[in-house]
Amino acid sequence: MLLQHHYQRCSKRLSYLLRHSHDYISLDGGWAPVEHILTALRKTYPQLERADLEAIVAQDQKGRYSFDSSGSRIRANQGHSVPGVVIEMERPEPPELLYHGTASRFLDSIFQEGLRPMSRQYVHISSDPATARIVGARHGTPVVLLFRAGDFVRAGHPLMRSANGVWQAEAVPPEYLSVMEREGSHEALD
Ligand code: HQG
Repeated sequence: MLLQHHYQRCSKRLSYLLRHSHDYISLDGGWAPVEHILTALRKTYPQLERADLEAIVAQDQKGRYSFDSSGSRIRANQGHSVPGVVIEMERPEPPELLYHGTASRFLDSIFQEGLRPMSRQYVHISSDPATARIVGARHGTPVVLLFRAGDFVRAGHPLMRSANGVWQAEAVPPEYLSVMEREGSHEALD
């Protein structure tokens, strides 16, 4: 077994393997054989057991990973960059407003060309401002953008939700976006 304090680093490696590595994941559903993943992780963590992997999946705060029903395959629920991976997602009716966290240095570009998925398959959209703020802070001074999700969907744009509750769009044109909050100041909603 691994010590608990190794879990976070091991989870980062796991998410890299399951989202960004061509070597393990199948295009159909993004599944990777658990045995292959254990072998890959043991290069860094020789004492890793299947129970560790189960604990990492169960303890993950964002529900990043799932096992299939047989327990023989594992996948990341979202965040992939490998082209062609198809993860089935729900298309529930969204709330009127959702949120995208970004960094202030990206704003000019975002309001020119809209949100693009950049290195991932989809733009990631949060269901609450607090989460968006944390996502944005990963890139610099955080800015929370308000996204008019209801209008977006009524205009015919697809909007999906991953198994772990992250909303995903192929792109978001700038007319659906406004700055809600930046650098600690709360601006008018439009
Ligand atoms: C920005 C984490 C310039 C976009 C989080 C973002 C999330 C543009 C960055 C998940 C742009 C891409 C994803 C444009 C978008 N011009 N910049 N036209 N369009 N951007 O990391 O959303 O911990 O690929 O605003 O919780 O930050 O990995 O996406 O700032 O859910 O599970 O380009 O990653 O989840 O950055 O984060 P990312 P993200 P995990």
